[in-house]
Amino acid sequence: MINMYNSGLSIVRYLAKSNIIVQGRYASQALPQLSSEKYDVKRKNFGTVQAADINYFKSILSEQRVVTDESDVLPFNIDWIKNCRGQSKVVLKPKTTEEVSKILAYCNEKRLAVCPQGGNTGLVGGSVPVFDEIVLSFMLMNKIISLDEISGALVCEAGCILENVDNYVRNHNLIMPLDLGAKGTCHVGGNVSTNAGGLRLLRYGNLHGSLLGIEAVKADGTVIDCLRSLKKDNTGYHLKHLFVGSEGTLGIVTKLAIHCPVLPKAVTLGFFGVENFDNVLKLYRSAKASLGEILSAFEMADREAITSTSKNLKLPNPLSEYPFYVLLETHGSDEEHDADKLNRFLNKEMDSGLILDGTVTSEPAKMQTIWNLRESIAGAGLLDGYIFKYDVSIPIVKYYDLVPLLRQRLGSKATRVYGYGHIGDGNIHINVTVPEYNKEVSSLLEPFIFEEVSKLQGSVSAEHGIGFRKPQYIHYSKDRSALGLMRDLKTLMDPNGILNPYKVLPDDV
Ligand code: FAD
Ligand code: 2HG
Ligand code: ZN
Repeated sequence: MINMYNSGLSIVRYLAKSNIIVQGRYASQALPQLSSEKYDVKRKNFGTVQAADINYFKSILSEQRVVTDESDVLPFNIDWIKNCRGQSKVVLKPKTTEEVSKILAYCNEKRLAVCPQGGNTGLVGGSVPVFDEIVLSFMLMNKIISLDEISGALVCEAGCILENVDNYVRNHNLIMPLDLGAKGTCHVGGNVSTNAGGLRLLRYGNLHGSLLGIEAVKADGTVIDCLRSLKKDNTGYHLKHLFVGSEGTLGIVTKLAIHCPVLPKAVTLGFFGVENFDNVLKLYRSAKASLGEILSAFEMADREAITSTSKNLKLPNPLSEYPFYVLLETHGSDEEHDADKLNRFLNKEMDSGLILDGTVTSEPAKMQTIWNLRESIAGAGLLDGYIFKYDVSIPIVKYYDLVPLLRQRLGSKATRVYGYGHIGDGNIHINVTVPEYNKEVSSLLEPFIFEEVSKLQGSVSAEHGIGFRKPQYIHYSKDRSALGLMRDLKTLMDPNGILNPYKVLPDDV
């Protein structure tokens, strides 16, 4: 059946490595500069952790779950892209909501600042401390609590790793409603706290829609119980949404209930070479019209993104070089019906010339190879030395405009500038690599890129959040009135500002 698709198309033959390997390779490199020095930040007036505080934490958590050894604490101080480094002296590993509540009540009383950390895969420096904030790690809060196989409602703790939860629900013919390259490391609590988007938002929607309920702890230790599993619940304010995307600044997510869609019976993946960006847009339009409800992902990457990933990580590219690549996936319930639709779409667009070459497969290992190439783009640029990452939303017709503009602006000062991302969601990732961090390139990029995004009516953060790196640019996408309300909410929920300080909110609102 699938061979039908393959006429005139090449087939993927190789298996690839996991992109998570990339992180390990950097462990031996020089430490990143301290965030406070690199970005010239002044410590706020918080307490400093004393021996008596450590003793208190040990009394509620036990000795092993209070980490103070410098080398053990170090990985919790450094972010995934080795851009930010904090100076925390202690990591706490609670196992229960009650423990989180006690820790926060104590820290609030003593004005000790706290940095919540999930899988530490965040890309805006939100997950690591800036100064000596206490790291609150959720790695031991990793229990699945219940699954309703009929409604698809899963209840679990915040520290569950996304891929583990996905594997669990797959055994019950369900899938998680989100998927991203960091799935093997990121936590579902981190996903909710960043409102992560990912590879299938196009099909399964924003996390706000899939999140059924939440349990969270306020800065003063109060446990807010909104952990319902109902699809519909309009009783009062939608409080659970306050914690979605607030990046640990309003409260700590401890448990969540999420709606899991049905495991698709038929999955097919196509990877295509395309002549120019206009044709990528035409292909997207055609895919939506032809494939309708079965379209589950439509991703794009430019030549530089794919060729540098393939080269840096020695991953096979199943196609030869093209100016643009498109990855298209379908999730459906009827193999024949889906194959029929896909064949008609492919025949049409190969004839029209929108697809120059491609490979289409339903074999799991081959699909994995293609996804791995796409998901590895995020880490591959680290091998060039240092990487500047921008994650922006732009109205789709102008989606790619910034990439040639930045190439022209940076010239030979950058090793590479490339664009890729979730084109179906209008979300482009622009990566700029250089041999090592340098202020000249940084100041050519920022605030220029955010000014351009603003002119294009875009958003300076599409899915990664604001974190530590973007508070000073949030005004390009958020009106002062909205920023004022954000400040009011912060003051109400965390009056002493102990939750993830230096993140999300700029000081001047
Ligand atoms: P962390 O990085 O640990 O934390 C992120 C933020 O959430 C921090 O501000 C932290 O303080 C806060 N936080 C974490 N846990 C909690 C909690 N329980 N309560 C309160 N606050 C908390 N993102 C996307 O949106 N789409 C993608 O496609 C995508 N792909 C990625 C691919 C790779 C290879 C990598 C490295 C990252 C990718 N990301 C993507 C970014 C990142 O994985 C997401 O932001 C993810 O949701 C972060 O989860 P985490 O558990 O690692 O959180
Ligand atoms: C992706 O879509 C991630 O691969 C990471 O959101 C993007 O690292 C990036 O720039
Ligand atoms: Zn992304």
